[in-house]
Amino acid sequence: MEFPAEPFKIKVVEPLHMSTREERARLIQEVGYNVFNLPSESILIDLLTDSGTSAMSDNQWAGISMGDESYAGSRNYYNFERTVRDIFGFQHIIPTHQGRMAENLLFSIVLKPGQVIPNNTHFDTTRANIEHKGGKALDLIIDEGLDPNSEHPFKGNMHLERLKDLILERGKEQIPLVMITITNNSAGGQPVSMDNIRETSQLCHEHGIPLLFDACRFAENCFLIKEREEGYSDKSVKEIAAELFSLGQGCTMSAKKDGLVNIGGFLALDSDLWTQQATNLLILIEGFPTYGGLAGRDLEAMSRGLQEVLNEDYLRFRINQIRYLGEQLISEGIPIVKPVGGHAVYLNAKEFLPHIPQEQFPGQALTVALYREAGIRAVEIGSLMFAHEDEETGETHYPELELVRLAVPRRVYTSMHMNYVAKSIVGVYRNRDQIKGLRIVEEPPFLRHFSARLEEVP
Ligand code: P71
Repeated sequence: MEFPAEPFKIKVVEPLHMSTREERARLIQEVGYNVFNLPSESILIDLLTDSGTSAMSDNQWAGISMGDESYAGSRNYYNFERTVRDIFGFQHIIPTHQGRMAENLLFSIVLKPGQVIPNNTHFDTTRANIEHKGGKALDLIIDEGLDPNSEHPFKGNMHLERLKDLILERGKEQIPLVMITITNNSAGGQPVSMDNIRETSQLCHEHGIPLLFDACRFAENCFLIKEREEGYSDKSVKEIAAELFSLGQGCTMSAKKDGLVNIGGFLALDSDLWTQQATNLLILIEGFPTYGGLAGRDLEAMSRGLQEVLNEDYLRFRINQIRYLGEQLISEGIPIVKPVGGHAVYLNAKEFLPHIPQEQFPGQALTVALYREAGIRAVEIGSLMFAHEDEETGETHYPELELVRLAVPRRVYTSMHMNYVAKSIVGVYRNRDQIKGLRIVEEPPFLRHFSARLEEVP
């Protein structure tokens, strides 16, 4: 196992806060066993998300001081637009404050109630935006993607036969667009192959349906294509990205991931009509088209971050750091989703806690234990996030995967921190039979995992 050395030096440091097990046990109970309700200063290693948590470079911080805060026509917008066109190749670029606003704009203009949006796997905000507008979000991932132990190199792939059947059944009138999420976050941060994207693109093209990407981890996906797919080892990640995006007609982007910024996103489209409609709505709910809910300086940081993320020394370190954490866990017999994906290691909570039934949220129970025992904040991607009632039968439908994601922020933690995380999880695993299930006491109508309160089942 290779020890991944950071390809950067540290210039500014932020202290971590120590706490005792007793303090954490009290706090987690007080906040209703929901780690979203914890103050960040009560956390030692924060692996809740890789979103908006990146450390920016000196070059990005320099860009921040070059902010042109003109209401219209900021120079930072033009830099940003040039960068996005150069990498993504789409005609029109609409800046937004983050990814879900790009989703909101897109689905507000294309989606009519009753229509369906297929995806390899929708992330929670995408699913919620579609359902909020009366649409149906369908996950059409390949079977291997739902098997945590399958070593398929592209477990994020779209199930082409199921997509074809859906298109034949519903037709383009009922499917305003098809999405592919790169990498497939909800199913283990797994990449999608170029081959699969090309076939999906051809199928969509034959039926006159646009293909759009949820592109927030595009650079990690492209690096994994370079590593794993035949014919790409000699291509640059930038060339791979250009080929990939040429197969679609637009994307939503949360730049809080591979944009290496703390806030920012965009919607990119080839269609003039959709752009005009999205821009009209943007002005109503987000901001003028040359800033879209951001400051000029944020656009500059995003432009620079999107260029930096294509640096292959950085990407090699990034992917290897996560693999390094995953391989330490595998060597200790801890059940994780294999192979290790792009931005996170995913613990398989069903196998980790076989004594807790799915209706008692094993993923959330494990998340709580990691915080209480080691001060590590992870996030549940399982029943708390995705279980829902069937509209017709009223029965609760549980997701196939019950995962706990250890998302690694970009350029923030060292490989020594990964050693600490691995060692702590081994400790929790040894005492796993002590961990109790949970039940919900309070929940909001949608995206309940952000604010639900729970209690331990005695
Ligand atoms: C992640 C997030 C952010 C998040 C969301 C929910 C709970 C905890 C953390 C956001 C995504 C994403 C994909 C594939 C769109 C968004 C929304 N992910 N698509 O993974 O992963 O972007 O947050 O900028 O609005 O932790 P946004």
